Amino acid sequence: MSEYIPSPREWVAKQVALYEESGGTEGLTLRDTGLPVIIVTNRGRKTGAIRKTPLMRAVAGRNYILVASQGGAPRHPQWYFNLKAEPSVEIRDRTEVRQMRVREVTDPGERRRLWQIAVKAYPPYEEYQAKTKRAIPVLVAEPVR
Ligand code: F42
Repeated sequence: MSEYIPSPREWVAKQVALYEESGGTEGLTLRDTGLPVIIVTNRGRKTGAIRKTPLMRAVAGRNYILVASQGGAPRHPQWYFNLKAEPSVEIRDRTEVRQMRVREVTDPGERRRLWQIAVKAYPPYEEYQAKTKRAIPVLVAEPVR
C-alpha cells in the first residue's frame, strides 16, 4: 500500500478532497468558471506515492484529453513527468472511475484535433499557450478495456 500525498497547493488539495469524499457529487467544477473537472490518480515517479490531480474535463469519444498547461507557467507540471514515467492511471469523472492508460500526443494532426476539443471545453488554454514559450503537452487517456 502506498501513501497518498495531497497536492501542496491548498486549493487543489481541497478540491480533490471534496470531489473524492463526496463520491464525485461535489467540487466538480473549477472555481467560479462552472466548467467540469476530472481527477487523475497516479503514482509519483520518484516517491512511488499516490498523487491526485484535478484537470479540466475534455472528452474525445471514450478518451480524455489531458492538457499540461499549469496556467501557462514556464515549466511542465510534475504530473506530466509522472505520467510519462508511469502511464497507468485511474480517472474519476463525477461518479464514474475508470482505469486508463495515458500517452502523449505527438502526431501533429491528432494534436491539432485534440487541442481544438480541449480549447472548446476550456477556452483559457489558448491564452496559456500564448503566454508561455513551451509547447503545452497534450496527452490522451484511453480505457484499458
Ligand atoms: N493543471 C493543468 O496543468 N491543466 C489543467 O487542465 C488543470 C485544471 C485544474 C482544474 C481544477 C484544479 O483544482 C486544478 C487544475 N489544474 C490544472 C492544476 C493541477 O491540478 C496541478 O495542481 C498543477 O498542474 C500543478 O501540477 P504539479 O504536478 O506540478 O503539482 C505540484 C504543485 C506538486 O504537487 N508538486 C509536488 C511537490 O511536492 O512540490 C510534487 C509532486 C510530484 O509529482 N512529486 C514526484 C513524486 O515522485 O511524487 C517527484 C517530483 C520530483 O522531481 O521530485
